[in-house]
Amino acid sequence: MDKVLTLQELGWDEYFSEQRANVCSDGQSVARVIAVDKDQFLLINESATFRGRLSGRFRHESQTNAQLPAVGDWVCIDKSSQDLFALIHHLLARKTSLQRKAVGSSSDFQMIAANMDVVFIVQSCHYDFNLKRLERYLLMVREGGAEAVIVLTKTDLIPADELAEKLTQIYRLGVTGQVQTLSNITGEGVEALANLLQPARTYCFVGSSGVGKSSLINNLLGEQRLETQDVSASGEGTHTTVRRELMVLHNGAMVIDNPGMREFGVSASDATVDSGFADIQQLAEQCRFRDCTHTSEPGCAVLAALEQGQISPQHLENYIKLSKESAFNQMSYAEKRQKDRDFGKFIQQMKKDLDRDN
Ligand SMILES: Nc1nc2c(ncn2[C@@H]2O[C@H](COP(=O)(O)OP(=O)(O)OP(=O)(O)O)[C@@H](O)[C@H]2O)c(=O)[nH]1
Ligand SMILES: [Mg+2]
Ligand SMILES: [Zn+2]
Repeated sequence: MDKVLTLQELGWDEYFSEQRANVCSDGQSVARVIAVDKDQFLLINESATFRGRLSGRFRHESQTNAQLPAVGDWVCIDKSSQDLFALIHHLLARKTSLQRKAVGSSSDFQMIAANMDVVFIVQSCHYDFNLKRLERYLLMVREGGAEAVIVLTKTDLIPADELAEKLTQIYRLGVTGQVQTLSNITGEGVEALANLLQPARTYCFVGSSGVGKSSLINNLLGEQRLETQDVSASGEGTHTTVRRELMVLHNGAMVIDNPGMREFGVSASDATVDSGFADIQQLAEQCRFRDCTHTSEPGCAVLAALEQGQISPQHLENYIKLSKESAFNQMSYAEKRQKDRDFGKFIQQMKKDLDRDN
């Protein structure tokens, strides 16, 4: 980034300035993380872009991935002009975050990015179009507190009526937010998307590999800065972007590109799951039983609506699946603790029994 920006232009606001005195020590300044390369961080502040490393203490005190700085985070640093690296001492509390359950791990979460105002959920209206995945993404974004906007790319590859049908399917999910359709090839819809971007606000792009996230950001940047998949490569699914980076557009909006995501879990709270399914939630209030699972209970208003064709079977199935998955992910840690406690009690009881026997 060649132009020098103020902290405010970089997204700094009251939310952060209010906690600064409590989090940062005297003499420390603040910077925003714009990229993470293993244990090196690329940082930006009101005077420069520079590299940083975690202080030993910070490293030792962070127990989970989520406690480490991610792209978009604000951190307290220590840097004198002659230092090659700034030392990162503290992490300011996040306004929003985007995290996914690490694949293959039961309870660790990977922090994708932090402090973005809007997350663009990008799907291609061609091969990648998938309503279930869309619902998962919506849930993930909502859980982290950012606003979600759906983007359908590659409109040049399908006829207009097919696109209209896909939009109908999306709205049938109960999506109330915005859906932007576009083509990176013809440019149709790109300007409309660019018009959504405001200075000093942060926008993150997520979606499967090959859907055109980097192509879109290049269009927004007005230059081919990011590497995109070879045109000759067939279809979608091979990863081109391997690095996550925050960039500033000419108009002052900040964008974060992401490598394509293949698989992720959700850990949303019940409230979040329900808010993505407002229609089902409303029906559920009329179910005979408060704890109705909407699978086989008598007097279930949701099943009645299903029979009458008011909601689609896929939508309900997805709701039930996500509720279960989410409950499981949320509970697994608490359950483990409970198990440990039960085991402790068991040992104690055994000791008592032994004492009595002796
Ligand atoms: N026809 C068509 N092709 C597109 C469009 N947008 C992107 N592409 C092509 O799709 C391929 C993948 O685009 P990328 O921008 O690299 O996709 P990505 O989402 O960044 O992929 P990862 O970095 O792997 O996550 C490239 O060959 C692009 O030229 C579009 O709107 N229409
Ligand atoms: Mg890319
Ligand atoms: Zn019910």
